[in-house]
Amino acid sequence: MTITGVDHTPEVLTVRWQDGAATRFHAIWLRDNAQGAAFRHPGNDQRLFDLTEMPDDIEIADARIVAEGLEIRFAPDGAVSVFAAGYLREHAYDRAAATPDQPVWGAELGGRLTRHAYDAVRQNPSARKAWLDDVTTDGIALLTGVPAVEGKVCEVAELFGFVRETNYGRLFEVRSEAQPINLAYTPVGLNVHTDNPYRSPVPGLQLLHCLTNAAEGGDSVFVDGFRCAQKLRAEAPDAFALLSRHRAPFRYRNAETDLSNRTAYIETDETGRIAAIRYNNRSAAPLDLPFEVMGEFYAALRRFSRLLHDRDGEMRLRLEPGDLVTFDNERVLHGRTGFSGGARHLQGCYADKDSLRSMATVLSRKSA
Ligand code: NM2
Ligand code: OGA
Ligand code: ZN
Repeated sequence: MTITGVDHTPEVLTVRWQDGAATRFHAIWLRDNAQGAAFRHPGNDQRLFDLTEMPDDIEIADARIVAEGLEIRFAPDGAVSVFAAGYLREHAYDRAAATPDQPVWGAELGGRLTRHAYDAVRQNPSARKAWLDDVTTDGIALLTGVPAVEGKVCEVAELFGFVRETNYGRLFEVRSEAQPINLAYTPVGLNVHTDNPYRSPVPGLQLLHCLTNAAEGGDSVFVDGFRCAQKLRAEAPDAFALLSRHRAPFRYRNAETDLSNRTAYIETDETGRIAAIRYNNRSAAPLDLPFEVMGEFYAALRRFSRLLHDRDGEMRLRLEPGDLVTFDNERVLHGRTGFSGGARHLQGCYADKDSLRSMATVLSRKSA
């Protein structure tokens, strides 16, 4: 994008673009982000100075279009920086504050879910990126053909990041056990939930790898929690406000462990956009909200819970040996139907979203 014009006052620079847009930048923002070896380390591009080392009364003394972009001279320190047009366009912040809601899905996702092949994802950067992008966009992606071998789930996490070890181990075994420390380790059906809301921070991603599924039942259910929260906000804005304003306690304990955390059922960011969902009926601790709030909070939570359990939102999927789902544990809820008869064995692990996004960005850099 080319710069077609520029003006400035001492405090504000206005850049006009080829497409007719105009974006303003504060003098202090430009000085703070000054480019070049005087301001940033040439090897790693990290900033070499602190805000306190800049003069208090930064002004734009001069701005002119040059071959490389825009050259700006600051007063009173005489600093000079050349900004590439692309840099200013990428970081422009002079725009409407409202960000639109994320695209969300319901039951129909089952019909269009991509079956990413494990071998391709392992060997081919663009296939790997496509898989990771699905996790970011839909909050869930399916890998097929992952050898049904113990420990593979950790190798899959290592294709983009690092395993997040917890009290359940580096990986956890989901199968019916004689002494189950968690309801997940029984054959009982599990309501849709997000894992580990009692942990701080809550794990951002969960991977579940199917090794055996010869049982009757044991089908998986996934629900887009963002879709349900968007619906709640449209239908009952007061209920939405209660669930995003108040944090609720969650707890998990056994002989070796006692974890507790307070977190909102619906987290919003500073623009009001839905940022995270936590919901786990098994580990919700006794609510301790003010007496005056308790009644209406329960009403709001039940309303949200009904939306989360609505059949229209459920993507049902039967995991077969070799299938592996990776999902955003702060967006997509998961559950399963009860099972009996034959064996059922999944292995799971947790990981963080930041490394996944980092890997996707690095992969796009390579293909660009
Ligand atoms: N497991 C499967 O968050 C939860 O307590 C759900 C987690 C035991 C690691 C189950
Ligand atoms: C879990 C869980 C789902 C399943 O392990 O946290 O929810 O399909 N398991 O067994
Ligand atoms: Zn779970």
